[in-house]
Amino acid sequence: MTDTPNAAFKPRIFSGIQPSGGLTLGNYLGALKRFVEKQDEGIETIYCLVDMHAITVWQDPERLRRQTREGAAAFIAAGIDPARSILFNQSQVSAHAELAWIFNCVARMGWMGRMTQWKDKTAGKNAEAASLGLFAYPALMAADILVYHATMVPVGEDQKQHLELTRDIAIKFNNDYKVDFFPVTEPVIEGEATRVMSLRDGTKKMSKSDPSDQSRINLTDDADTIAAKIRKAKTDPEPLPETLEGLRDRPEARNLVNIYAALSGMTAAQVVAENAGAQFGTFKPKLAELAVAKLGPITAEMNRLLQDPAEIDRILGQGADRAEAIARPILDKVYDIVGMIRSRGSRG
Ligand code: AQP
Repeated sequence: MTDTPNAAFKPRIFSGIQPSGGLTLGNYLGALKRFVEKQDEGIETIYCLVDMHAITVWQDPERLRRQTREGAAAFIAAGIDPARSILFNQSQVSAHAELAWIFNCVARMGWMGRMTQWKDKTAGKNAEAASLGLFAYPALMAADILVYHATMVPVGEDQKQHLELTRDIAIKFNNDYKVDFFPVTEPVIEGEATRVMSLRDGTKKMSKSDPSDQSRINLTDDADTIAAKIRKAKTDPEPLPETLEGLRDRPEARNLVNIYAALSGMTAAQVVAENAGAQFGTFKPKLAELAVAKLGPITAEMNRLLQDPAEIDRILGQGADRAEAIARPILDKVYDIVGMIRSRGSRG
């Protein structure tokens, strides 16, 4: 058995975001906005604030709690309807951690050591001092997805390698235990902004943990801050070209064009065609106006939702109950396949 036909599995989407900081325009365009599109296509959608992933690097407990609620508010403000999608925080469903342990025993050290995110996050630092959790991060991510038998995972470009590892774990589990139990999940990487870059360096991805706040647009930034960050974004002195080909070696310019495209619903090619010859002095204010128009209502709604943290906690709790009801029977079956005695019955 080398592969599992996904046709045997119900189409189901899972994806998550770490509450390791305030969410950025990169998280919005690469993930959140597309999560909403998938929900609206009518596929079963499960979305998660992956707080257990967040603690693979140090998190102040109070900040983690606040960022998890802020993340949940961002999902809802962006259009996730907790009645249609399942929305919860990872640590409330212990099946994730339980399956991750089994996957720690399926995955190989060499697979983890080759992960670019592990290499990037330990680059120039003492890797020996990094947490074991950071090293094993992709096994927990595989568990997040496979504990729901999710068939599709919408993510940004940076998560492609981790998704491949999820597939490798599913295939190895199926082969080792001679079962067709886990689907071989498909990454869904689509749209004009699958990799939003830093506003200060067009070769680095926009990230919530970048030490420079000027490198990113936060979903909590007000209109003036967004406009100022776009105005100061690094660019080059050339005007916009007539075709995308002309942006080949201009990563910062290409990034702003991609952001405009994703926010406006145009293709990047249409954006350059419409703005051919424009200087950044003209294009940047236009982009700022668009960003404020699109993000302003989300920020306002987030702020309104955050006035009532108990209601956010209630939504996360209800989501966790619904997630648990799907995950627990799948996990029980895994224990059975692996050969563990479960004489207390399901603890769901
Ligand atoms: N710059 C980006 N462009 C497009 N998509 C992005 N995503 C993140 N940054 C960009 C997508 O957002 C989802 C959630 O990511 P995550 O929070 O799990 O972690 P990450 O990818 O490591 O994002 P950050 O912001 O860089 O977090 P930190 O700084 O804590 O490591 C994923 O689908 C991701 O692809």
